[in-house]
Amino acid sequence: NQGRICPRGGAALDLFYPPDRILKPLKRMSDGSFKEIPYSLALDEIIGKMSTLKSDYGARSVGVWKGEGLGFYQQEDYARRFIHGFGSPNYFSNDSACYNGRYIGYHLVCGFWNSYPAFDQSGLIILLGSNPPICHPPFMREFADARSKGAKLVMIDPRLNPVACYADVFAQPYPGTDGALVWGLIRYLIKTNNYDEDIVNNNTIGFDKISVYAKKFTPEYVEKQTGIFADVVEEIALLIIKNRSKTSIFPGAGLEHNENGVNCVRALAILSCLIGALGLPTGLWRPEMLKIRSLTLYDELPLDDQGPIGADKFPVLYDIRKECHTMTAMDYMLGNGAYPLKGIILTAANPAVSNPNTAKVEKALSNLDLLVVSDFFMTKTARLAHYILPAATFLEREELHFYPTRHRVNLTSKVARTEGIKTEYQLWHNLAHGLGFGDKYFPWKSEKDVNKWLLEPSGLTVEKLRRHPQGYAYKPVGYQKHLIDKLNTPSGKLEFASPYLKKLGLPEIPEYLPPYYLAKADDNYPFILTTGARKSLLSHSRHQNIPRFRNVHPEAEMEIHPADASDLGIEDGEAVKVISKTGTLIIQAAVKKPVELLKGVVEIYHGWEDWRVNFLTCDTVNDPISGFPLLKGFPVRIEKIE
Ligand SMILES: Nc1nc2c(c(=O)[nH]1)N[C@H]1C(S)=C(S)[C@@H](COP(=O)(O)OP(=O)(O)OC[C@H]3O[C@@H](n4cnc5c(=O)[nH]c(N)nc54)[C@H](O)[C@@H]3O)O[C@H]1N2
Ligand SMILES: Nc1nc2c(c(=O)[nH]1)N[C@H]1C(S)=C(S)[C@@H](COP(=O)(O)OP(=O)(O)OC[C@H]3O[C@@H](n4cnc5c(=O)[nH]c(N)nc54)[C@H](O)[C@@H]3O)O[C@H]1N2
Ligand SMILES: [Mo]
Repeated sequence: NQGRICPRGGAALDLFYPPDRILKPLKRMSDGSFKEIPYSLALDEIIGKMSTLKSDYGARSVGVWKGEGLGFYQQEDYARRFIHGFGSPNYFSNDSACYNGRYIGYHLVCGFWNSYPAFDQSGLIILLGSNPPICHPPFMREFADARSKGAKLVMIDPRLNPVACYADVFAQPYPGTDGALVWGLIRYLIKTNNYDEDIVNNNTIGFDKISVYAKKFTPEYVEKQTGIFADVVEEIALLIIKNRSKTSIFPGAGLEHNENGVNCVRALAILSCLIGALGLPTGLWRPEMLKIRSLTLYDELPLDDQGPIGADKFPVLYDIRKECHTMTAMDYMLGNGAYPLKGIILTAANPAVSNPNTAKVEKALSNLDLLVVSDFFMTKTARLAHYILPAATFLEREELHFYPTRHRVNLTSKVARTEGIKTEYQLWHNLAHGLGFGDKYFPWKSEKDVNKWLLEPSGLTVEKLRRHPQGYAYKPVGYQKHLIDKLNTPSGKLEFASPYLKKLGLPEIPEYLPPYYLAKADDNYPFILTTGARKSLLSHSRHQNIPRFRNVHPEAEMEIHPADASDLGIEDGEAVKVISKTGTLIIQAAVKKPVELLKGVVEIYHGWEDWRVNFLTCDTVNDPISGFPLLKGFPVRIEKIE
């Protein structure tokens, strides 16, 4: 981090020492209370129950669920390995609503996504639906570097954030309409002949189709769809034309949490290709992974014939990311799937807060024959578990972290230990051995042995990485001349139109569709709810039990435009009732200044344990490509409480 750490990173010890940390396994009793039991007994009972479920309903009746608390790569891959070793294809995670929507969008066009351009070298930075000062503090230093060299910054967000305050252009679209803006920019580039003809002629398919489709996105049409003035659309187009391949574009979760989010991201990828921002660190380039072994078993034991949950409904999500769909899993848990889902081993997730349609999630999780939760705290999800296993923090494990977009790897050290608490690796290792597939799939005695095995083909060693605690750069990030010669797309070319999607009955070109709240307009729900704009000291549902953090974010609030508040007769701080077709939430209003939020739009953070906004969101309005739920731009009604 070059000497800096974000406030949540700085709070690592608050997670390690809090008085409410769970230190012993807990078992739920018939009266709903939890009783401490010895680790070996908990493990035996869980193994017994899993074996019974496997023989009664088949291995696929059990799944694992990994949350954002564990991050990606190694800890995720243990969970994937474990469940395939058990014989079930059902791996679930928070990534049914995170990152995959954007990854898939770029992958469909280019066959890769580097996800983090070198902003410090950009001439123009365009951010859509992202909140970097809060969510990605390291971006900020790069923005500052770029700006000191004269770079321009464009921010597209219905809501003001600290970056928008110093952006050269800050445009506030109606939620879910970014696609129209992106198509407007594509049209402008094509119409004015400001695109890379060499790339288009030699390396793309579908240019003719997008050229025809783009025609209707005149600045005036874009203004009508997005609310962004026609001259602002033109101003952004001119900035792009001036900077061409030095343009860096970053889409945030604000785009993928829409029901047509993947297509919006595909259109953005096309835009980058048109301006030739390919193979450059500032644009789209293909990260090279370090050559290491894989912990997952998708080659050896793919289990595709076992009906991975959601793979039929959202084949692209499964095909590209090997991700089963959590929202569909709820139907399976409730007995409405193709086969029963009876058991879940869940680690580092809190779906009773984070997944859409909370009432249904709680009902589904409560319907399981076996729910095991590995966490530090008694979360809303843990309360529904049959067994809670105390989890080790990241300070208590040794793991590899990969930063492919910087060609870096590092090995974090185990620097702490808590008596009786097992690491994530020990959890999967012990379960696998109890279930009879440990020798085959979890033969390593320690994490260190795993890491040695993983690193072997790379030529790097555990010892070498220990000497580079700041991370080891295995390859410089530079210009990739031959990037577009052999792309990992079905045609090997940049796919502006996708025959693969067409074959699946999905839109061949990334068409723009008006958002759900307009397409299904209902006078009973006149406000547009966006959710999940992050708080600096909270990570989703985490950290609310840490008093010094709670002091900064004491209570949930619904941000509202002053004109809307005054129409409703609502004062700042007053409790209001928010109603959607899915549910109801009572929450206090925070009346913002006019520029801080679009009129007609309200925003609620998604991580509050005591004010769960996902009681309002819906699990069945999904992006047809990624399966992502509509978490931004959901219709609601707001009532004053008399
Ligand atoms: N402090 C903190 N940092 C975090 C996290 C955290 O919980 N706390 N979570 C991490 C995780 S897992 C993720 S995925 C990232 C997410 O980080 P980002 O991708 O940066 O996304 P959000 O914070 O969700 O910001 C979403 C922004 O999109 C805007 N928005 C909503 N709807 C639309 C729309 O239709 N169009 C446009 N253009 N904008 C829209 C919202 O107003 C908001 O400002 O943050 C990571 N960083
Ligand atoms: N409405 C709405 N819903 C959203 C979003 C939104 O914007 N709007 N954002 C979505 C996004 S992008 C994401 S990523 C998801 C996040 O969804 P989740 O991953 O379900 O949410 P968290 O609250 O981060 O839950 C992490 C849990 O892991 C625990 N934990 C932390 N570290 C560890 C560890 O090392 N080991 C173990 N075993 N446990 C640990 C924490 O105590 C916490 O209970 O939420 C999604 N939900
Ligand atoms: Mo996320």
